Amino acid sequence: MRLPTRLPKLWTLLVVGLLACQAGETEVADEAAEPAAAPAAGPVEVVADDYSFLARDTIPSGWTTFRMVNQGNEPHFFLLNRLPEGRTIEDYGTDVGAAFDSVWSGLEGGSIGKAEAGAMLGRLLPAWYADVRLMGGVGLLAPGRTAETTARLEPGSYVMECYVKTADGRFHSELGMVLPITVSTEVSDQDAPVPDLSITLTNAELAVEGEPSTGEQTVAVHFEEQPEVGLGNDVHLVRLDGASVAEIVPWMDWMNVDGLRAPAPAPFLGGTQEMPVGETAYFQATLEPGRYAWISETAAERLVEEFSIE
Ligand SMILES: [Cu+2]
Repeated sequence: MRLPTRLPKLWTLLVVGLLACQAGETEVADEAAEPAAAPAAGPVEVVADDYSFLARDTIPSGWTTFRMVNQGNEPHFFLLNRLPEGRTIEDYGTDVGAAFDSVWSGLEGGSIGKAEAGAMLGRLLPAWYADVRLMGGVGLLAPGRTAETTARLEPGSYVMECYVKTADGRFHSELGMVLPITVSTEVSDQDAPVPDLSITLTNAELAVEGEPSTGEQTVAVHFEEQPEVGLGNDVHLVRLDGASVAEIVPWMDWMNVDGLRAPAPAPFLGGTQEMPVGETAYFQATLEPGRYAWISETAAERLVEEFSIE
């Protein structure tokens, strides 16, 4: 069973999520009087702020590009969680909430360690939680920056979330960065982008094919393998300004006391969040001369590649 350690404090998100849901339903009802609209051209715009997401509540299925602008003063990302058939955001509150509540209290208070946290989640979570699918999203992104990612989505109910922490250690998700999104049966007219580079993720390595160069690069990310438990393999692009990979890697682990706590040790430039094995996601990166690294959140397993642009 895959341990969903990517969803800290989801129970506390429920109240916000439910409110957002209700607001979304109201908007849908208002729009019902209008003729069915064709899928909007161009990317799905996402505005991330301290601490909220703004995006359309319904988006097409098929290949979909998201463009996120970080208007806040802290790093943000978004991860798309697809809910299992028949499960609602309310189920998180009743079935999953208590499990995360117990585990995170233990971690915060220091009464349990990371190893115990995983085992504890495994014991406490309902079986259906293994069917939540993590379906990509924009990687960590520094304040003031914009990033794009493209993924192929099935129709269904999704939750968009960011679980970066504030300087005083509160999850952005807890403070409002959670948004229900419906992926409709209406299919986008988009195709998969043509990549300049490709990255293949296994549990052993982050393998880059192609040579990064200056300017805008489209990167394909092939999810060839994912761990059985815990965090999934993904790709974040970071510029190595004033911090080393050795400092950045532990910062990226939310289970560390200082992990994912704003500010980031170096500027993150986006990337793509994890997807199931066999899927491919894409992201755009604009590179200028400097030192960079592609890093997975599971970098403890050495999924890191440094590179330089002359
Ligand atoms: Cu955030």
